[in-house]
Amino acid sequence: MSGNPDFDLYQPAEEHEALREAIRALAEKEIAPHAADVDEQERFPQEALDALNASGFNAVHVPEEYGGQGADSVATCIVIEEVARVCGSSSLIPAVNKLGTMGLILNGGEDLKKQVLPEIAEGKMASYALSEREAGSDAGSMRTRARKDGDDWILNGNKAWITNGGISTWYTVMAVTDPEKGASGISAFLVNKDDEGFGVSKTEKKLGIKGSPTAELYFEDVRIPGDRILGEEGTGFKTALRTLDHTRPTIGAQALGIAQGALDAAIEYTKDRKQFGQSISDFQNTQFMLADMAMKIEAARLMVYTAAANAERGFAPGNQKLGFMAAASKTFASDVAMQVTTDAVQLFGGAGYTRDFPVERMMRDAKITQIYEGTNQICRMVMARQVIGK
Ligand code: COS
Repeated sequence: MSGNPDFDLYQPAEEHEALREAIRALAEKEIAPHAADVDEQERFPQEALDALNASGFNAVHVPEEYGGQGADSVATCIVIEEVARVCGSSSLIPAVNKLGTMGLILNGGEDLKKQVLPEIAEGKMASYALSEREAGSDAGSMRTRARKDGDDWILNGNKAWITNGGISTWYTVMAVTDPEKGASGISAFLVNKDDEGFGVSKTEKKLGIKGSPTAELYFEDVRIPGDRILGEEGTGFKTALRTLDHTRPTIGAQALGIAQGALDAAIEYTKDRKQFGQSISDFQNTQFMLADMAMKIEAARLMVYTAAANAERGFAPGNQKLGFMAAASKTFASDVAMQVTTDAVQLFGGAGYTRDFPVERMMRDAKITQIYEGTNQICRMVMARQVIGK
């Protein structure tokens, strides 16, 4: 599963198909049985974390030289997709481990990479802290500050909507180092959960992905060593946006997996369910709905893998195609996931509206994919800028 940038997008590589088989088997055996309970109890999917850690699927993107598997971006998407097919919350373990370490991989110093990445490969988790209560879509208006004190940095402020906050060990934190310079006055840092003055002030009560904590973080005079900065001072906002160019496809993959899970459940149910003396899958109305759902999923899959392959090929930062495809794949796949899961609930009828079946959970989980890692409106803005050439 070594990094292979030579993808044939129209035919999955053998190693990708073998990977899908392995992760699907693990997800169905170890993760699916707990998905409903994780949602019902709003608890962290510890069984999923244990199973992913034991099999090395927790952070497959970590390069081999740092103790990881060095899986390519398409392979990483396949892992996320297959976990999401059975449990949206659990799929955020591999997805956010990538999001939380991408800035380090793209822009971090060698010593810091050697310190942090092996820990993530071994099972500790990482999160990404960009958003604040008053700086969501307008991420550049953040208020969290970092000031230099000798060789160290001292961080003060709050971050909001942090996926897996409180569970993760490492946090990529964007903070203002020079308020006069706007986006060029923001820097990126790595903060450890044990750094004094760091903590979780609140976790959200949510519609979906209830097994993945979404936390507000606080930083009270958090002192970190100077070498925990990622790249040069003032490059943090660009690192944050470059990260999203690599990780929006992973949210596309999550959306894709949720949609596939809902379609699979709907096919099984409509074959089994009898009304008017026949399976409801024998009605053309049902068949057309299932065909549309499958068609949209296949289109989304091609876009997600294409965007992931673009990222793998390492187009230059800010490259038109990379940013466009990352935003487009996430937007398209998440809109598909919302449509497909809603249709799946419809095909289940009254049963679909109950927690006796997984499709209502999938519909709730799908919704967030239209919102996080850039709302689909912001993603359309990113796409439009590139289309128009501004
Ligand atoms: N890669 C590298 N650099 C990038 C970039 C990219 N994909 N996109 C923009 N930049 C650079 C710009 O070139 C600009 O640099 P210069 O000042 O040197 O020209 C700088 O970053 C600031 O960019 P811009 O002026 O476009 O910033 P805006 O404040 O207008 O914001 C949006 C841009 C809205 C696109 C950005 O804030 C965004 O993506 N917001 C959503 C954030 C998000 O996804 N949050 C969810 C967090 S994860 S749950």
